[in-house]
Amino acid sequence: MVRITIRHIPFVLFFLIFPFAGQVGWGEEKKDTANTLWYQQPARQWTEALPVGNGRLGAMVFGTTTKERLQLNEESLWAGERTNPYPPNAVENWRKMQQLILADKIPQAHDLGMKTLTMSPTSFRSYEPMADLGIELDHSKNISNYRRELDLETGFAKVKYQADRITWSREYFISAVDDVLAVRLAVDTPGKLQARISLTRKKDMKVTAVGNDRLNLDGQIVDIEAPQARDDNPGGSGPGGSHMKFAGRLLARTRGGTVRTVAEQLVIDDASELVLLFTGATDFNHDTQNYDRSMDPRKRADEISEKAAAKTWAELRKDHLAEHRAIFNRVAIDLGHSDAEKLPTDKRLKAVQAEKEDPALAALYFQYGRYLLMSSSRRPGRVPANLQGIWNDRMWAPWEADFHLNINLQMNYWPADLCNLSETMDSLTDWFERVAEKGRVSARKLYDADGWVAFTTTNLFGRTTPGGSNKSSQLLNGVYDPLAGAWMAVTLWRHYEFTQDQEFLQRRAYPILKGASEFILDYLIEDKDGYLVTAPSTSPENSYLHPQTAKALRLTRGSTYHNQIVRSLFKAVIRAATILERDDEFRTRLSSSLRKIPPIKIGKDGTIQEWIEDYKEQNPHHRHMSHLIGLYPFSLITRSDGELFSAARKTIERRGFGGDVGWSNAWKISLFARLFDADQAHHYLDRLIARNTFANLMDSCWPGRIFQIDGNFGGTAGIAEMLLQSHTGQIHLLPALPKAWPHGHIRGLKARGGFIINIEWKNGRLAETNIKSLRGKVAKIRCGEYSAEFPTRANRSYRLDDRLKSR
Ligand code: FUC
Repeated sequence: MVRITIRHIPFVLFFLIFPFAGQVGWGEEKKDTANTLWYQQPARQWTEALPVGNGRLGAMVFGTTTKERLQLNEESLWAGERTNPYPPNAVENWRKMQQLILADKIPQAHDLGMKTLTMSPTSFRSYEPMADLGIELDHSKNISNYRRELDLETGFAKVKYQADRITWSREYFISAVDDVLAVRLAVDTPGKLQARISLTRKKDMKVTAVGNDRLNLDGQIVDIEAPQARDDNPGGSGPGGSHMKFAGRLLARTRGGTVRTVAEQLVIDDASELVLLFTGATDFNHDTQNYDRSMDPRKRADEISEKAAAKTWAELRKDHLAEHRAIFNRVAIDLGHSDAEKLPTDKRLKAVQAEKEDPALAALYFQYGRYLLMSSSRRPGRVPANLQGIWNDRMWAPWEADFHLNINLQMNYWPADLCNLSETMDSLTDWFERVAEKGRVSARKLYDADGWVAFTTTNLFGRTTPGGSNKSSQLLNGVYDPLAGAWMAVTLWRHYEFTQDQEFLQRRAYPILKGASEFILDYLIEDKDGYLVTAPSTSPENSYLHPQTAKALRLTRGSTYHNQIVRSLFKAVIRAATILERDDEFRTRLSSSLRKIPPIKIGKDGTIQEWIEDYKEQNPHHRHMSHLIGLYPFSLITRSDGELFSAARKTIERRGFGGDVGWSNAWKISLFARLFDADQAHHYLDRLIARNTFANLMDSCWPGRIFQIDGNFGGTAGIAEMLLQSHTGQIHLLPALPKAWPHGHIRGLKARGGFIINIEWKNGRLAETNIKSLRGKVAKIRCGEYSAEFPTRANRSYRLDDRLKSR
């Protein structure tokens, strides 16, 4: 074994580093039931059902015995159209508003904005479910030995029970290879399977029986009234004068017995086994930039369905397994064990709610987040994970199940690279390229600015004008936050930092990043103190008390949140342009503007100021921690910034337990991990799991405990951030390992610079680390006070042993 020379960084540096040729855990197959959610009863409600998905199609499996329900989704099935309402004289009014803000005439600026910059439709329509697949079985209701499970490693949902002295078993998966939902039902007594299969939807669809073994579903969305109090009911007619068309294809095959069609159902008699294949499509054309809806959904669904039908069950299953495992099994985690592991998942959750320790549930939660991301954001999908990933059963989903850009979509992608799911970024990038194109028109029309803009809420059709359920929220969340899209754009830079994929940077990320910074350069204006500030500006979604009037206001200039977005984005663009050796002049422009962006300030109470003036916040416990984006997800506040680092801690402590929703608790895990406060990070993880998690381990949010997926993704990223960080240029091992996890391992996480890391720890101390270098960059490692730096070669693995331990 070759010893590699290492350069010791000051004082104690005790790692042995040598190339390691053996298999160290990435990509290998493993058989471990730790990655299974299981239950002893069928789902009684949607939040108990189990999700399967391939990035384009999604299904929630209820596992009901005599009346199975599979609730189906297709990622692009959205009501509505491409609407971007532009108020008249927008540029002129925005400039007037800016001047009022700079003169601290905030109420006047607000009134002007309400009068001139809001416009109907303030909102847009919702992501919709496609259909329900129903399976009625003829057997007694007297059931025994019932088990329902979801195996994250295989992507299989399964149901098994006995009725009428027959064992009934079912397997469900959605294949990314063949782009179909595949369901197999079997009985262990030949010829005993009788079933009726249906496709239903609340509205807008008709089902036709085709031949003796197929059902075709054809539909087109028709308007419904907006369910909440809104200023308006967003229009529905698309460019062709209509809402989206969609189609689904279902076919049945049996072993033994017969299939026939009766009315709009498939009837199965006397079979031993039944296989159902379903696929769906819409008229949305993902291959064009202009939101073209010229696709024939029937043709698309037919083609997919025919291709899949040519394969046997065994072939479909095998191909799915290989593809799924290759992604999922890249990461393995062990956080410790307890007796609770023997319990079904819902009972484990109850035990954790009663404050029982179950570290393996945290590990399951971590892997579930990875599973949910790969299932809602991967090829063949082309649309990013929305507020509900891909799973939604409501005709008008909470918050339209949209793409929310003031924390939520960002959080969805926090685990993407870190948790070794880099390909999930493809769907996001596809969608982003179109949004940025639309955003160019909006930047010009609303601000006469270069580049592109996007506000807090966006949809499938590239809404890049301010949105909200009424004019007031359109102003507060929209008009005040034209940098929401720029925040999201930094996600693409981070993808480059992890992957070092220069082709991606040049062709896909850079134009978006540069466009975001071009917009900001035009949006910034000099204030009385000589700072370059954004105006209007806001700090989502908190208000401050104006010192003179004690009125709660949101509108401001240069909020700390905005300043941090500008800093992080400009720095990323400068780095990117340097790497790509282009845009010298532009780089200089960005650098000189950067010098005039307000610094992050510390207020009288020792916390980071949320606003440019040291205002008192209306809600000190607000769920958003927007002025801490510099700590996480960005890296503007690190340990080396002593005072800011301490102020960041005070800030989050002041926010406290307020905002007890999934994503807010999830965010606090990563924030505390960045502060190296392992036990607080762990505390918020416990809180997330115990308070914001449904029986199917999906995350909950308000209003009224609704499902929202961001907390799942934020929780997964948080766990990883406790075990590995790489945002300062160093690969920091176990930066926030809590006492609750004394022994364990995590294998296959990614670090910036193109590394894959395996870490094992014992008694709270690092035991072994393997590093695989993907790009041959210099590896800079840190653990506690020790650090090491050594060159690597691409595709080689290195083992780091603590010298003291190896003695
Ligand atoms: C933000 C949050 C809400 C919710 C919504 C989808 O506006 O403040 O809590 O998560 O997004």
